Amino acid sequence: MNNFSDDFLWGAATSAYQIEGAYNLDGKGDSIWDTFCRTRGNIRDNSSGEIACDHLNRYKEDVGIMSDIGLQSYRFSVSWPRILPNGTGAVNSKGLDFYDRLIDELLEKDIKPFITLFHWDLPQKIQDQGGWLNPDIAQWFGDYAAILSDKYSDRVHNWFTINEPQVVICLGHYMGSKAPGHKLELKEVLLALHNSLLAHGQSVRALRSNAHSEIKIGPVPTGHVAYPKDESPENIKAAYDATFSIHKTGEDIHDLYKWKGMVNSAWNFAWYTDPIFLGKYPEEGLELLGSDVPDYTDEDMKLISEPVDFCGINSYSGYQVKYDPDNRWVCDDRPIGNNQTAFKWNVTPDVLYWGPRFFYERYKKPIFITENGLSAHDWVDSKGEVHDPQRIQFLSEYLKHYKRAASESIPVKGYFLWSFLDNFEWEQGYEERFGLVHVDFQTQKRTLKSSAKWYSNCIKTNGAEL
Ligand code: IFM
Repeated sequence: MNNFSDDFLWGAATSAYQIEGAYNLDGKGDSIWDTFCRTRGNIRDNSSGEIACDHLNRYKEDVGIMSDIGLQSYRFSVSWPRILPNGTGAVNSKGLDFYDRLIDELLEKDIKPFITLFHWDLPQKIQDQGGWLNPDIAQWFGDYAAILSDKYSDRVHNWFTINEPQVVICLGHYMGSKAPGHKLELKEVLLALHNSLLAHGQSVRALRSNAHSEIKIGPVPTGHVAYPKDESPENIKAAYDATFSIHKTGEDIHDLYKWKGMVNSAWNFAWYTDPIFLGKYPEEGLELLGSDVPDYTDEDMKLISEPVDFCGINSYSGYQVKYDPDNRWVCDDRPIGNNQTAFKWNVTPDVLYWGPRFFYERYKKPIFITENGLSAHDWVDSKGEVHDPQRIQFLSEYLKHYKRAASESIPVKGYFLWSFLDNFEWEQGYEERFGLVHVDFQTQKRTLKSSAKWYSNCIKTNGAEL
């Protein structure tokens, strides 16, 4: 097989806070991002998602554009405080109705909806009770998942739980750069992380037990995939080990990503995904983190490892490693002047082959790339067109590597490009454009970029033409 399988799904992704706007419409409660954006200085351009892409009012137009591009699937998140303004208790039926309409519109256009339960917009009322540090959050998250499953699972058959728990926990609670902007001690960070795993497990149970059709569920981790310097067995093993390793100082990664002081234990794959897929925290992490690891029971692990059907991977960038006799692996130096996106993220297309390969080897589950893409300097020219050759080149290169994974019988099931629209890029405000579709944030006018046209053709040929 030298192509993607016939049932491979081509799609794009977004998240509620980044596109919906309508931050207080029809009874929606505040999320921690509403609160975080109100503090001047937290967001680069002092903006917020209050209006964003006004998608809540323009969803029909947006689904029409998706259909014109030829998207076969669309991954969006539901805003927890739109459904439960207080995080728990009374349900806001108008909030539920919005997603009902969106789902129907997608199905009408033959686009498969994939729901993400949570993409960072925690209800402020939950944060007020401790947020991810409160052990009750698992039950609250399960209750929220049950409502969504009951309402939408007759039509939505694919679900993701928590988008990028690494970002929620590490950047939100350790680095403090994202809402709620906390800088906690490692012990508390690991507790928040454990609670997020319990919440994941509780939501898997709740989704299934309230489902009205057969549904499939998976987590959405993110991180930096290591890829080998060359394909010698020892370098491949070094890359696999690095991808799933947990190390305290991570000097090489610090140098590579300039995240000095970051403890890799809060930013890695295995500490989040081994418990889900293998039912245990990795030994290496347990040894390293010692008494900072929260107490947990066998019951916790049983809940966390509630069986799931696939694994999502949000993958943008990685790093090259080679075998090292003393440390198992060592990062190669990043070449000076290497390829980077507008956001200064390293362009490393190999991750779309090695990520799926390593994840499949370790967890034996089908894979979706749930996010991949780049921010570029895109603007509307005097003819009203947006030309983004870098995006086309980036997608073409990454997808060639993903196709290699498909051709080696790794069960890759779909690709969700990040993102469908230019949108609110968290603490970067509107200064990073990731969309296939340009949004003029003054007028809300949508303009297809050249990459959208390129992607249409890619979809039409099922990835034969990249
Ligand atoms: O915009 C984000 C998204 O919300 C989560 N993954 C990374 C994207 C780009 O930073």
